Amino acid sequence: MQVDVMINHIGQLLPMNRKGPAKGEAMKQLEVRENVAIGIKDGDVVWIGSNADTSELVAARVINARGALVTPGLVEPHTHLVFGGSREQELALKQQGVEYLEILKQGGGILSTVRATKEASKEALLEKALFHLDRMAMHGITTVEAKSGYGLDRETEMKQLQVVKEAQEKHPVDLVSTFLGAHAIPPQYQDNPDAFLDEMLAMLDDIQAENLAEFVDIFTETGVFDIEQSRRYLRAAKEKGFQVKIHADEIDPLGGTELAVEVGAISGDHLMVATDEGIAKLAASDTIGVILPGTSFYLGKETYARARDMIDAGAALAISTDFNPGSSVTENLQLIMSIAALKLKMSAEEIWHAVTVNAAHAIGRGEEAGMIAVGKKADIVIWDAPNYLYIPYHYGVNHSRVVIKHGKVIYERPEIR
Ligand code: IZC
Ligand code: ZN
Repeated sequence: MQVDVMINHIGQLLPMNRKGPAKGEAMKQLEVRENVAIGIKDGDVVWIGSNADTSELVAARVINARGALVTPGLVEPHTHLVFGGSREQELALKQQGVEYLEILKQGGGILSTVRATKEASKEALLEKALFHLDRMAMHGITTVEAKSGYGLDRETEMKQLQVVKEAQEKHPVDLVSTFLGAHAIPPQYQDNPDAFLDEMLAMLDDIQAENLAEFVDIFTETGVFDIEQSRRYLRAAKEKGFQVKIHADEIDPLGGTELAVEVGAISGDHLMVATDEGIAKLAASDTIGVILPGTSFYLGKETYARARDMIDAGAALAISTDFNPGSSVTENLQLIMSIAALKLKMSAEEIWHAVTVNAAHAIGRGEEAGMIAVGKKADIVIWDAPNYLYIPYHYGVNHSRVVIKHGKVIYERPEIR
């Protein structure tokens, strides 16, 4: 068989090829294939077999995996990719003990990024988004969800969504767009958040007509949007034909996890302070819990999401960086895999499900991303690691050696010596 690329001498391959998300116990069951090779043609995987049988492949390019780990490209299911400016001066406030929600209340935090995003040109936002995407791709991520939410007005929200669309034309990584117009209450609407939500809802027809977002998300939190407002907003979005997501129970336990299940959200994100009742409902539902432990870490919280209880109850979990300029400033999902191991006590088997197949299902890409299978897109990472246990274990650095997106090598670790 003629192929464009053959990857041979794969020590461990994680195909992650399954129907539907892995829930509860199923997150522990990892298929590991040893001593295999992969053939890629026209961007897709066309052959997976024993490394001893590669004589049937005629390859234009051979990449030797040198006995290392090979996995699907990572799927990043929750980022605030497009924004102007940065918030490094808030780090000193955090060190003085000023809380995240207090900074927001004083007009900083999200609102300071909103001001910087309004000021930035579309070209500048695009350039910056592409830079962050490059960095994600270097770290082995081949599919990325991207939220708006730093405009809080029609013009700037549209500008952000258009940047995602243009970034998709310029960057090989697959993007999935989410409208998060309901991310904070702009100052002029402080006394009338419902009118603001109506203004955001009024954008949905145009967003749909221009195909600018698949998902609608809301920040359900103290001082932002309450449960009643969130319910009304998400129901209205669903009626328009959008699937919905929720920033739920991130800081205060308002019942966002329960609401995610009630409205049939594709994912409930954060769930840091979800209650027993929320966890039980999540486990019994099709909603995927997207856990963002980098946020607990970065905000200096003692509390982490109860991932163990969630998995033990039967929930399907994904994990994510939450990449954003305020509460989790990193593109490195591998670092988050380590934090998930150390702070959420997730096993390596669970973590690999959480960054591949389950993450793909959390953003509606379960049929095409997060797996290595014949007939599917070749989104593949060759790691500088002997086995799958190694990535969460060796923390804070980039382990990817070769990143392949749709059959093309998009990153190769440089050799310094
Ligand atoms: O810019 O602070 N939590 N939204 C909700 C964020 C964090 C992003 C930010
Ligand atoms: Zn977020």
